[in-house]
Amino acid sequence: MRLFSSHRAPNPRRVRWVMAEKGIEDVEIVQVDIMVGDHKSPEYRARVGVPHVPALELDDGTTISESVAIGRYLEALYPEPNLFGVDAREQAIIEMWTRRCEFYLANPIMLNVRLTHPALAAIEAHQQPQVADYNRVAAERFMRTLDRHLADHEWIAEDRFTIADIVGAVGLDFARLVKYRPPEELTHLNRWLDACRARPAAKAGV
Ligand SMILES: N[C@@H](CCC(=O)N[C@@H](CS)C(=O)NCC(=O)O)C(=O)O
Repeated sequence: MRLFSSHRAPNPRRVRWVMAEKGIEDVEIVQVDIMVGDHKSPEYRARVGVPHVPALELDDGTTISESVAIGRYLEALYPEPNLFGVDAREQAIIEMWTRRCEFYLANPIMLNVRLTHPALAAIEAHQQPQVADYNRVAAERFMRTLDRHLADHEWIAEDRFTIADIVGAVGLDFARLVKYRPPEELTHLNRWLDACRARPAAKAGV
């Protein structure tokens, strides 16, 4: 299998983090430079169908994009440690939190960074500070929700680390590009984020 990935991009990082948690080493990483438009080449589009990273190419030539779908596929091949839920209840709870983290945290942060960071003007033609700020405010609204939840939960979705934590932490880490840190008063959120960053997978530089 080959993973089409990009160094600093957050969505491929989710997949590399899943691989690191599971100790998956037999996936070749192919670097795609999205800053120069490698992902928009006719070859890449023909292979993946969309100009996005990550994408996982299987040995039979099938290509899967969408980071969470790729993670779910890898979980089926490498079940341990479980990141997506062991039964119907867990799977639903973990998916609920993963989607919340994606829609209300990672996506608004991603838009905030893309719409403000000077280097990202290369891939974001219409940078708009006002829209960026709207998205920061939206992300902070959900940060406060998460902070309340994490007051009595160690991890986001279950009593162990899951894909929901990966999506949330990768989203917040991406904000470091614009030197953003979650508000200090969100102590539970910051405690959880530090715990995510302290995991061996994260420290190994996924
Ligand atoms: N929902 C997709 C998002 C994929 C995506 O937007 N990837 C970004 C990098 S993090 C990308 O390829 N951007 C290229 C561009 O916008 O031109 C996923 O989770 O994989």
